[in-house]
Amino acid sequence: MRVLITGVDGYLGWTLAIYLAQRGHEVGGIDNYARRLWVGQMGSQSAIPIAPMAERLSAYREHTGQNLRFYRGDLTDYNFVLNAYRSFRPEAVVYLGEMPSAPYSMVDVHNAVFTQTNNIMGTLVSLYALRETVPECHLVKLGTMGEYGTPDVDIPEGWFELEFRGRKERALFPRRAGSWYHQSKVHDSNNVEMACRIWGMRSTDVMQGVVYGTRIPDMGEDPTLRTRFDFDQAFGTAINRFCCQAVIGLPLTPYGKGHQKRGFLPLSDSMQCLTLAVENPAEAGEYRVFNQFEDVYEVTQLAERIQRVGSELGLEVKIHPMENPRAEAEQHRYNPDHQHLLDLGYRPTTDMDSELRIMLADLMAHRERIEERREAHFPDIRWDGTRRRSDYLSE
Ligand code: USQ
Repeated sequence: MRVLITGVDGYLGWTLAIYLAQRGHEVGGIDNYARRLWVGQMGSQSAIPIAPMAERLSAYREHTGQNLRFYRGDLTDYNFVLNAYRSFRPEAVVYLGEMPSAPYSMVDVHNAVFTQTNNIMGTLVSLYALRETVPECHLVKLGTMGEYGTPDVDIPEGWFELEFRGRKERALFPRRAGSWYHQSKVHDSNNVEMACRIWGMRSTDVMQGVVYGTRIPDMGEDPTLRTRFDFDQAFGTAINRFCCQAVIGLPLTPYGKGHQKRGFLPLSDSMQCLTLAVENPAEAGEYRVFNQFEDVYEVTQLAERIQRVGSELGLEVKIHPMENPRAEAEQHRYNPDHQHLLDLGYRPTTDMDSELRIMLADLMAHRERIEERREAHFPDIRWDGTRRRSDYLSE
C-alpha cells in the first residue's frame, strides 16, 4: 500500500517508515523538524543521536531498497498538505505529526494555544485535503489513552452503549483529558468522527498508551537508522526518563504517591499495531477506535523494574519520589478494554524486562550525551502555569 506518515522525523514516525518499508509498503513522509526544535527549547537533545533528514533518507534507501518520498512543510498549511496528498495519492495516512507533550502544552498561554492550533488545525486541514484529493484514503489518527482521563469506571474502546431515561444510544465514551495537549487530541477525535459521519471518510483513531524502547529489529545496526529518544521533563515519558536517570546515576522520580497507572507497549509492538490498522482499513463512513497498549503499570512499579533490570547490568539505581508538578489523580482506577487489535491478529512479541535490557544497554553507550543535559531531567513546568523546580519528597 502507499502509506504517508505525517511526523516522519519523530520517534514513532521514523520507526514506522522503516517497519512499513520492510513489509513491502511504499512510504512517504511529511515533517517540518519541529520536534527537534521543541526538545532544544527544553534545553535537551535526543539521548540517541539522530542524523539530519538527508542522511536518514540515503541510509533508508540503502537499507530498504526504497526511496522514501519526503515532503518538508507545515501540516497546518492547507496548500502544502493538499499538494503533498495530490502528489503521493496515499491509500493510508498515519497521522503522527502533532506536538505530543503534556508538560510543553502547560507552560503558558502561548504553548497552550500553539499546541491546540498545531494539532487541531493540522488534523482539520488533513481532513479537508484528503476529502479533496483521495476521499477513499484511510486516516489512521494517533490519539492517546490520555483522552479518557482516569474515570472511576471501566473504559471501552471509544464507543459504548449509553442508556438515559430508558432510551439507548451508541455514543462515544466521555473524554476527560488532563492537559491542553491531551485535550487537543479529544478535539481531534470529535472532528475526525464528524468527518466520517458527514463525509463518509474512514478512520481509525488509535488511543495509544505510553510507548517505550530505543529500537526495533528492522533498523539493523546502522546508527543512521536509529530513532530519537527523549528524556527531558516535557518530551521524555516517565519510563524513558527513568532509564536515562538510571544510566547517569540520578534517582528515579515517581511523581507524588507514584500510584498513577498507565498502559504501556514496546516500540516494536506499537509498529505492529499501527501496521495492522493500516492493512485492515475501516469501512467508508466508519470511525473506529482502538485502545493500543499491552500492560498497565503504576509508575512506581516501573521504577522498581528499572531498578531491578539496571542492577543486573551493574547500575546502582535509587528511587526517590518527587513533588508532583502536575495536577492529576495519584491513585485511581484504570481498567480499559483493548480487544480490537487482538481480534485483528496482534500478538505481543516481547516483554518489558527484555526491552528494558536493550534500552539500558543502548543508553549506557550514550551516557555522556545524557549527562551533558542533566539539568533537563528536573521538572519545573507546573500545571498552574508557574515555573518552579520540584523537590525530592522526604521519605
Ligand atoms: N511521571 C512520573 N515521573 C516522571 C515523569 C512522569 O511519575 O519523571 C508520571 C506523570 O505524572 C504521569 C505518568 O508518569 O502520571 C505518565 O507521564 P508520562 O510523561 O510518561 O506520559 P504522559 O504525560 O501521559 O504522555 C505520554 C506521551 C503522550 C502520550 C501519552 C499516552 O508523552 O504523547 O499521549 O503518554 S497516555 O499516558 O496513555 O495518555
